[in-house]
Amino acid sequence: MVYRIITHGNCPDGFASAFFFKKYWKFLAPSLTQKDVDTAEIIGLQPRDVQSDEFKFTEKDIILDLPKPKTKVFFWCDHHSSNKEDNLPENHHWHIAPGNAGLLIDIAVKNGLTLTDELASFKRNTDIMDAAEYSSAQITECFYEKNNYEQPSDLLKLHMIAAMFHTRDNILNDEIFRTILMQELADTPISSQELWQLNPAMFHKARMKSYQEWREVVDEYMDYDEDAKCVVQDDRLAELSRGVADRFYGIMKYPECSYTFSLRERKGGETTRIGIGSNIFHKDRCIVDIGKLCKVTADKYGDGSGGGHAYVGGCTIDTKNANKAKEFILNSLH
Ligand SMILES: [Mn+2]
Repeated sequence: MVYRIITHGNCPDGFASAFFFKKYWKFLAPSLTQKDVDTAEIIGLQPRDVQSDEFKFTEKDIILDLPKPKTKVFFWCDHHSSNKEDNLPENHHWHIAPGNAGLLIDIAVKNGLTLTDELASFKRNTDIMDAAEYSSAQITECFYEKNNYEQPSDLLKLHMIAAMFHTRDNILNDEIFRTILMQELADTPISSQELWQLNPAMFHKARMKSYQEWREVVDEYMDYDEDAKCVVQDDRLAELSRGVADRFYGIMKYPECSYTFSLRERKGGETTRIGIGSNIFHKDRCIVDIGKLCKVTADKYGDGSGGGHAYVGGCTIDTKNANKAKEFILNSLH
């Protein structure tokens, strides 16, 4: 049985967490050996895979940016408010933080790691991405096509890397996610030569076009609920499926909003995915704990898979309950 690094799959923070753990494990779990880490399998999971008990964990699993499995694991670190755990054993960490990679960096620094400028920038920018602490200029920089990509900021560089595992082909995404974590790792992804040889900018440019296509399709049915002060994007109303979802489009289009809501039926039809966000430029308008609302909605209308942060969250519900769940959420926000 080998160690396994199990992280939030296809998520920039899950990627950053796994990268940081692989590179700086000595400051996080010193009882491991270099061989343990080099031979560790990398697995990307979604929170619902943990919550639904479908995945079998072992005592050699290192779990990052995901809920704590019910069975014993070797290491766990998470920062989501809805995944709070008390009385944690050795090698288990939970703390509210903007990003899980940032939390791991804080723990490692406490254990003697020197915080270089590069690591500090990596932490600052992964925090911005995971906690959606963008300014509107940063949204424009990272979510809209630019004329030139010479000398990108570290924030844009991290978006370029994330674009590599956000194609519309999930199998390709998983393969890229694992591949770039199995490469030779430099101090951070920002300086990892092998990674940049794969041309992340190319993926990013394509993603910007995909966002634009998606925005044009979604314009047809994206709506604003005045009472709930919520942008409503019910993808069941979509006539076409094009491009890649830009989760910040709602707030750019309706700056007066407090919240954003999206609903998407999964292929196969039995479950439906709901996402709720807040207006990140006006977090003062957000008075509902969205992670908790997602958890409550999941318990009420699904199998309990849901949660997130105070300002953003998601849940999976049974498709037959989709209308009721939508009404429940908009009423709660109202
Ligand atoms: Mn995270």
